[in-house]
Amino acid sequence: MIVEQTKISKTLIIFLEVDSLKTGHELENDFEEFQDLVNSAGAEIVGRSFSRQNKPSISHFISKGKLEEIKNKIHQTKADLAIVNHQLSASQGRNLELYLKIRVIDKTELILDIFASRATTHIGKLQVELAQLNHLSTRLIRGWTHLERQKGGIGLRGPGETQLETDRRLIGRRIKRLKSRLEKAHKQKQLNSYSRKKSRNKLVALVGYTNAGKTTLFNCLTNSKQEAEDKLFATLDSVTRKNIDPELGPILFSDTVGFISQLPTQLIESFKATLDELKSADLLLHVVDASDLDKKQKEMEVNKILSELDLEQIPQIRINNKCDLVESFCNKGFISHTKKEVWISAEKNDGITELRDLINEELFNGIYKGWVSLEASLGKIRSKLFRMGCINEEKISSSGQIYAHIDIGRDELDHFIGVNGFALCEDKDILLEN
Ligand SMILES: Nc1nc2c(ncn2[C@@H]2O[C@H](COP(=O)(O)OP(=O)(O)OP(=O)(O)O)[C@@H](O)[C@H]2O)c(=O)[nH]1
Ligand SMILES: [Mg+2]
Repeated sequence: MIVEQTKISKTLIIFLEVDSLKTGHELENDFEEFQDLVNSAGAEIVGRSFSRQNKPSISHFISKGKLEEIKNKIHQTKADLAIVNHQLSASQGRNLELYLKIRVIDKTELILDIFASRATTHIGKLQVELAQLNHLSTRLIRGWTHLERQKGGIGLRGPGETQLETDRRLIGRRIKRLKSRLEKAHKQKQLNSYSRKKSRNKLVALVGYTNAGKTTLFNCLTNSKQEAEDKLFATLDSVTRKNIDPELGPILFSDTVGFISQLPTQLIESFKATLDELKSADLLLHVVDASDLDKKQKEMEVNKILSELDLEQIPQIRINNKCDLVESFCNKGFISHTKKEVWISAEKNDGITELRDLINEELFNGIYKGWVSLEASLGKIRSKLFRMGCINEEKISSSGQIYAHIDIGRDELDHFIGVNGFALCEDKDILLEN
């Protein structure tokens, strides 16, 4: 891992554009994001190489002419690591290392490295290690590792087992062990109280591009203090908390890992179980950084990953966050009901009430706030309402009739309306009775 090394890698960034359709500012944004990723990994950037190429070269990915220039730059800057902004095949990576004579890593390895340095929980660590090993197993090609032949044992004919095969076998075994430990850990997690309570609570998951402000909004909605930072992949492990606002119905909010373009497939694979939790979500809050020039592109990337994860069926509210940074936009809290969209600033706490209304509308068909009457025989329903945290105030008439002032989702209320002895009532009815 780069960040855990005592010596900070002197890094040369190799940014190569092979998709010639991109415009100037799109390229600039891509470059900025790539640079942020490198910084997030804790590397010291000593040089940058920026170029366009029609298509990648099969052997080295980068064209020969450009490679010569890069070699000179490495010499001048004394870089000991080169990071390329694409996914390289195993042989391209190896050929580049042989040619440039320094370590070369690609975008996948860079992201895996950042994930490895960020993972804190047991499950998070297992997931990252699994992704790294899966990646490593695709990198074991002849010549990549030491290829000394192991001596064939007595009685063994032929050349014996190569180091390569041993490595492969060891990695295969470790992957198997990791998978079973992960499975166990996930089963354990499913048993946790939140999953059990889920039957009564709605689950709302925050999704979106990395750095869009998901954790900041999550903290707002649940009064938590999760670390929200201006760095890519600040959040790795998903966290679920109950909402604190009595105005909202019973909701669990879940903050998750952010997405990025070309998210390594090994990572999606390894994080599948964590991301699978999203499948049970009743609503997705798709957080978008409204101040980002590239927001359209990023939104499309997120939707692409959501559909890869089979989540496109879940209703979405699009949240345009960081409105405080958009000068032309001063209408915070503005809601578009037709498109299920809201404009907020999570950091400045602007537009959060409107967002809450929209969530209630979407999940519970709105909220009923008012009095209900319950006959004395409906003790079970009364305690259920208490457990749900819906009851704000209670009055009991001389005849034993119970009046409760409740906040409840209209959908949920419908379940009770049919019950004999349960009825909605108005303030004036209660005044008359008492
Ligand atoms: N100006 C402004 N900054 C915000 C707003 N919301 C979040 N930020 C900042 O944006 C940065 C990223 O916020 P996070 O909440 O960590 O973003 P995230 O989507 O959770 O990011 P990852 O966990 O890395 O995927 C932090 O520096 C926040 O302070 C906002 O409404 N306005
Ligand atoms: Mg976060």
